[in-house]
Amino acid sequence: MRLNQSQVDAYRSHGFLLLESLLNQQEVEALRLAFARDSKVPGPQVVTEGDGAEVRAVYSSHQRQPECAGLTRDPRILQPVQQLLSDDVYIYQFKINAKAAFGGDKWAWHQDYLAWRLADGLPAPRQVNVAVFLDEVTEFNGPVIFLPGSHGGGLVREGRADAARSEQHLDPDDISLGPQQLAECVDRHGMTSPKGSAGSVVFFSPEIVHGSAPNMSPFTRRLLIATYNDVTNLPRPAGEARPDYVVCRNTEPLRALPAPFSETLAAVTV
Ligand code: HL5
Ligand code: SIN
Ligand code: MN
Repeated sequence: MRLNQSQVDAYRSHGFLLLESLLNQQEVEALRLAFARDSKVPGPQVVTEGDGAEVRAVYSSHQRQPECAGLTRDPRILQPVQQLLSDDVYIYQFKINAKAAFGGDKWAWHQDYLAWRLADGLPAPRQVNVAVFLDEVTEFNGPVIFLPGSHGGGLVREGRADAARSEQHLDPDDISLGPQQLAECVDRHGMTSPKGSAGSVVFFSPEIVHGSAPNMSPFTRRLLIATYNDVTNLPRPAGEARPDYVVCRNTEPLRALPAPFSETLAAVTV
Protein backbone atom coordinates (compact mmCIF):
# COMPACT_ATOMS: atom_id res chain seq x y z
CA MET A 1 0.00 0.00 0.00
CA ARG A 2 1.32 3.41 -0.97
CA LEU A 3 0.23 6.88 0.09
CA ASN A 4 -0.72 9.21 -2.74
CA GLN A 5 1.12 12.48 -3.23
CA SER A 6 -1.51 14.60 -1.48
CA GLN A 7 -1.32 12.32 1.58
CA VAL A 8 2.47 12.60 1.65
CA ASP A 9 2.20 16.38 1.26
CA ALA A 10 -0.35 16.55 4.08
CA TYR A 11 1.97 14.57 6.41
CA ARG A 12 4.92 16.81 5.55
CA SER A 13 3.05 20.08 6.00
CA HIS A 14 0.81 19.25 9.01
CA GLY A 15 3.04 16.72 10.76
CA PHE A 16 0.32 14.07 10.87
CA LEU A 17 -2.00 12.11 8.60
CA LEU A 18 -5.25 10.29 9.50
CA LEU A 19 -6.26 7.19 7.54
CA GLU A 20 -9.78 6.23 8.56
CA SER A 21 -10.81 2.59 9.05
CA LEU A 22 -7.47 1.17 7.88
CA LEU A 23 -8.01 -1.98 9.99
CA ASN A 24 -11.27 -3.93 10.14
CA GLN A 25 -13.25 -4.72 13.31
CA GLN A 26 -11.97 -8.31 13.61
CA GLU A 27 -8.41 -7.02 13.52
CA VAL A 28 -9.21 -4.40 16.15
CA GLU A 29 -10.77 -7.10 18.34
CA ALA A 30 -7.69 -9.32 17.94
CA LEU A 31 -5.45 -6.42 19.04
CA ARG A 32 -7.73 -5.64 22.01
CA LEU A 33 -7.51 -9.25 23.16
CA ALA A 34 -3.74 -9.20 22.74
CA PHE A 35 -3.59 -6.04 24.86
CA ALA A 36 -5.82 -7.58 27.55
CA ARG A 37 -3.55 -10.64 27.71
CA ASP A 38 -0.39 -8.56 27.74
CA SER A 39 -1.65 -6.23 30.50
CA LYS A 40 -1.63 -9.26 32.81
CA VAL A 41 2.04 -10.10 32.22
CA PRO A 42 3.80 -8.74 35.32
CA GLY A 43 6.86 -6.57 34.82
CA PRO A 44 8.16 -3.01 34.52
CA GLN A 45 6.62 -2.70 31.04
CA VAL A 46 3.22 -2.20 32.71
CA VAL A 47 2.81 1.42 33.85
CA THR A 48 -0.09 2.18 36.19
CA GLU A 49 -1.96 5.41 36.85
CA GLY A 50 -1.24 7.39 40.02
CA ASP A 51 -3.74 5.33 42.01
CA GLY A 52 -1.78 2.18 41.15
CA ALA A 53 -4.96 0.29 40.17
CA GLU A 54 -5.61 1.14 36.52
CA VAL A 55 -3.18 0.41 33.68
CA ARG A 56 -1.87 3.65 32.10
CA ALA A 57 0.36 2.09 29.43
CA VAL A 58 1.93 -1.21 28.44
CA TYR A 59 5.22 -1.23 26.53
CA SER A 60 6.72 -3.69 24.02
CA SER A 61 3.69 -5.94 23.46
CA HIS A 62 5.12 -6.72 20.02
CA GLN A 63 7.83 -8.72 21.81
CA ARG A 64 5.21 -11.05 23.36
CA GLN A 65 1.99 -10.94 21.34
CA PRO A 66 2.00 -12.23 17.73
CA GLU A 67 -0.86 -9.91 16.69
CA CYS A 68 1.23 -6.91 17.74
CA ALA A 69 4.37 -8.27 16.06
CA GLY A 70 2.37 -8.86 12.89
CA LEU A 71 0.92 -5.37 12.96
CA THR A 72 4.41 -3.81 12.92
CA ARG A 73 5.07 -5.56 9.58
CA ASP A 74 1.60 -5.12 8.11
CA PRO A 75 1.98 -3.66 4.59
CA ARG A 76 -0.81 -1.12 5.23
CA ILE A 77 1.37 0.39 7.96
CA LEU A 78 4.99 -0.47 7.15
CA GLN A 79 4.88 0.59 3.49
CA PRO A 80 3.63 4.14 4.23
CA VAL A 81 6.27 4.40 6.99
CA GLN A 82 8.98 3.34 4.52
CA GLN A 83 7.67 5.89 2.06
CA LEU A 84 7.75 8.68 4.66
CA LEU A 85 11.04 7.71 6.34
CA SER A 86 13.30 5.10 4.74
CA ASP A 87 13.23 1.56 3.33
CA ASP A 88 15.18 0.35 6.34
CA VAL A 89 13.32 0.97 9.58
CA TYR A 90 12.87 -0.92 12.86
CA ILE A 91 10.66 -0.55 15.91
CA TYR A 92 12.22 1.91 18.35
CA GLN A 93 9.30 1.83 20.76
CA PHE A 94 5.91 0.11 20.96
CA LYS A 95 3.28 1.05 23.53
CA ILE A 96 -0.44 0.93 24.18
CA ASN A 97 -1.83 3.85 26.18
CA ALA A 98 -4.97 2.63 27.95
CA LYS A 99 -6.76 5.90 28.92
CA ALA A 100 -9.43 4.10 30.95
CA ALA A 101 -13.04 5.28 31.13
CA PHE A 102 -13.90 7.38 34.20
CA GLY A 103 -10.44 8.76 34.91
CA GLY A 104 -7.63 7.75 32.54
CA ASP A 105 -5.13 10.58 33.12
CA LYS A 106 -3.86 13.23 30.71
CA TRP A 107 -0.70 13.12 28.60
CA ALA A 108 0.97 16.53 28.99
CA TRP A 109 1.88 18.74 25.99
CA HIS A 110 5.21 17.60 24.56
CA GLN A 111 7.39 16.69 21.59
CA ASP A 112 8.48 13.03 21.54
CA TYR A 113 11.89 13.74 20.06
CA LEU A 114 12.93 15.77 23.11
CA ALA A 115 12.30 12.69 25.28
CA TRP A 116 14.32 10.44 22.99
CA ARG A 117 17.20 12.87 22.58
CA LEU A 118 17.50 13.39 26.32
CA ALA A 119 16.93 9.83 27.48
CA ASP A 120 18.53 7.86 24.65
CA GLY A 121 20.85 10.20 22.75
CA LEU A 122 18.83 9.67 19.58
CA PRO A 123 20.82 11.64 16.96
CA ALA A 124 18.00 12.93 14.72
CA PRO A 125 14.19 13.04 14.60
CA ARG A 126 14.14 10.33 11.91
CA GLN A 127 11.10 8.50 13.26
CA VAL A 128 7.47 8.04 12.28
CA ASN A 129 4.85 7.30 14.95
CA VAL A 130 1.87 5.18 13.99
CA ALA A 131 -1.13 5.49 16.31
CA VAL A 132 -3.82 2.82 15.89
CA PHE A 133 -7.24 3.50 17.44
CA LEU A 134 -8.30 0.42 19.43
CA ASP A 135 -11.53 2.25 20.35
CA GLU A 136 -13.58 4.84 18.55
CA VAL A 137 -11.95 8.20 19.30
CA THR A 138 -14.37 11.07 19.91
CA GLU A 139 -14.22 14.51 21.51
CA PHE A 140 -15.28 12.84 24.77
CA ASN A 141 -12.70 10.16 25.53
CA GLY A 142 -9.46 12.13 25.55
CA PRO A 143 -8.34 12.27 21.89
CA VAL A 144 -4.75 13.22 21.09
CA ILE A 145 -4.66 16.92 20.21
CA PHE A 146 -2.04 18.05 17.67
CA LEU A 147 -0.73 21.53 16.88
CA PRO A 148 -0.59 21.15 13.08
CA GLY A 149 2.68 22.32 11.57
CA SER A 150 4.43 22.55 14.95
CA HIS A 151 6.89 19.84 13.88
CA GLY A 152 8.63 22.34 11.59
CA GLY A 153 10.18 24.66 14.14
CA GLY A 154 12.62 22.44 16.07
CA LEU A 155 12.34 21.75 19.78
CA VAL A 156 10.30 24.27 21.76
CA ARG A 157 11.62 23.26 25.18
CA GLU A 158 15.09 22.12 26.29
CA GLY A 159 15.82 19.85 29.23
CA ARG A 160 13.59 17.91 31.61
CA ALA A 161 12.07 18.37 35.05
CA ASP A 162 14.19 17.41 38.08
CA ALA A 163 11.60 15.06 39.56
CA ALA A 164 10.49 12.16 37.38
CA ARG A 165 6.83 11.14 37.37
CA SER A 166 7.79 7.56 36.54
CA GLU A 167 10.91 5.39 36.85
CA GLN A 168 9.69 3.08 34.08
CA HIS A 169 9.47 5.48 31.17
CA LEU A 170 9.78 9.19 30.57
CA ASP A 171 6.32 10.61 31.16
CA PRO A 172 5.47 13.72 29.08
CA ASP A 173 4.88 15.50 32.40
CA ASP A 174 8.69 15.65 32.74
CA ILE A 175 9.23 17.44 29.42
CA SER A 176 5.99 19.38 29.05
CA LEU A 177 5.81 22.80 27.41
CA GLY A 178 5.25 25.72 29.79
CA PRO A 179 2.01 27.74 29.57
CA GLN A 180 3.67 30.60 27.67
CA GLN A 181 5.35 28.23 25.20
CA LEU A 182 2.08 26.41 24.57
CA ALA A 183 0.08 29.64 24.20
CA GLU A 184 2.54 30.96 21.59
CA CYS A 185 2.55 27.65 19.72
CA VAL A 186 -1.24 27.45 19.65
CA ASP A 187 -1.41 31.05 18.50
CA ARG A 188 0.82 30.15 15.56
CA HIS A 189 -0.49 26.69 14.68
CA GLY A 190 -3.96 26.18 16.18
CA MET A 191 -5.15 22.83 17.50
CA THR A 192 -6.85 19.81 15.98
CA SER A 193 -7.73 16.31 17.15
CA PRO A 194 -8.17 13.52 14.60
CA LYS A 195 -11.19 11.39 15.48
CA GLY A 196 -12.59 8.26 13.94
CA SER A 197 -13.76 4.70 14.28
CA ALA A 198 -11.72 1.95 15.89
CA GLY A 199 -9.22 0.73 13.31
CA SER A 200 -8.37 4.24 12.11
CA VAL A 201 -4.66 5.12 12.07
CA VAL A 202 -2.72 8.38 12.52
CA PHE A 203 0.86 8.73 11.28
CA PHE A 204 2.60 11.55 13.19
CA SER A 205 5.96 13.27 13.41
CA PRO A 206 8.25 12.86 16.46
CA GLU A 207 8.55 16.67 16.52
CA ILE A 208 4.88 17.64 16.49
CA VAL A 209 3.55 19.19 19.71
CA HIS A 210 0.76 17.00 21.10
CA GLY A 211 -1.03 16.05 24.30
CA SER A 212 -4.38 14.75 25.52
CA ALA A 213 -6.87 15.49 28.30
CA PRO A 214 -8.08 13.10 31.02
CA ASN A 215 -10.89 10.75 30.09
CA MET A 216 -13.97 11.51 32.22
CA SER A 217 -16.31 9.74 29.79
CA PRO A 218 -17.68 6.20 30.19
CA PHE A 219 -15.78 5.22 27.01
CA THR A 220 -12.28 3.77 27.19
CA ARG A 221 -9.66 5.08 24.72
CA ARG A 222 -7.00 2.46 24.05
CA LEU A 223 -4.36 3.82 21.66
CA LEU A 224 -1.55 1.68 20.24
CA ILE A 225 1.56 3.61 19.19
CA ALA A 226 4.37 2.01 17.18
CA THR A 227 7.42 4.22 16.63
CA TYR A 228 9.66 3.38 13.69
CA ASN A 229 13.23 4.67 13.52
CA ASP A 230 15.65 4.81 10.57
CA VAL A 231 18.30 2.08 11.05
CA THR A 232 21.05 4.63 10.27
CA ASN A 233 19.91 6.70 13.28
CA LEU A 234 20.64 4.41 16.24
CA PRO A 235 20.54 5.85 19.78
CA ARG A 236 23.83 6.80 21.45
CA PRO A 237 23.01 6.96 25.15
CA ALA A 238 25.36 9.08 27.25
CA GLY A 239 25.09 6.69 30.20
CA GLU A 240 23.41 3.33 30.58
CA ALA A 241 20.90 2.52 27.83
CA ARG A 242 17.26 2.33 28.87
CA PRO A 243 15.70 -1.15 29.05
CA ASP A 244 14.66 -3.08 25.95
CA TYR A 245 10.94 -2.74 26.76
CA VAL A 246 11.09 1.05 26.31
CA VAL A 247 13.89 1.35 23.69
CA CYS A 248 13.94 -1.77 21.56
CA ARG A 249 17.32 -3.39 20.84
CA ASN A 250 16.29 -5.33 17.74
CA THR A 251 17.38 -3.00 14.95
CA GLU A 252 17.04 -5.51 12.09
CA PRO A 253 15.24 -3.76 9.19
CA LEU A 254 11.59 -4.84 8.98
CA ARG A 255 10.18 -6.38 5.81
CA ALA A 256 6.48 -6.11 5.04
CA LEU A 257 4.29 -9.19 5.30
CA PRO A 258 2.76 -10.28 1.97
CA ALA A 259 -0.78 -9.58 3.29
CA PRO A 260 -2.58 -8.02 6.28
CA PHE A 261 -1.38 -9.36 9.66
CA SER A 262 -4.74 -11.03 10.27
CA GLU A 263 -4.19 -13.29 7.23
CA THR A 264 -0.56 -14.10 7.94
CA LEU A 265 -0.43 -14.64 11.71
CA ALA A 266 0.85 -18.18 11.35
CA ALA A 267 3.98 -16.79 9.64
CA VAL A 268 4.78 -14.29 12.39
CA THR A 269 7.19 -15.07 15.17
CA VAL A 270 7.67 -12.82 18.19
N1 HL5 B 1 7.21 7.60 27.26
C1 HL5 B 1 8.15 7.78 26.15
C2 HL5 B 1 9.52 7.23 26.52
O1 HL5 B 1 10.33 7.03 25.64
C3 HL5 B 1 8.29 9.27 25.78
C4 HL5 B 1 7.00 9.97 25.45
O2 HL5 B 1 5.09 9.93 23.97
C5 HL5 B 1 6.43 9.54 24.11
C6 HL5 B 1 7.23 11.45 25.44
O3 HL5 B 1 9.80 7.01 27.65
C1 SIN C 1 -1.95 9.79 24.37
O1 SIN C 1 -2.02 8.54 24.47
O2 SIN C 1 -2.96 10.49 24.43
C2 SIN C 1 -0.62 10.47 24.18
C3 SIN C 1 0.21 9.75 23.18
C4 SIN C 1 1.63 10.25 23.05
O3 SIN C 1 2.05 11.16 23.71
O4 SIN C 1 2.37 9.74 22.23
MN1 MN D 1 4.07 11.53 22.60
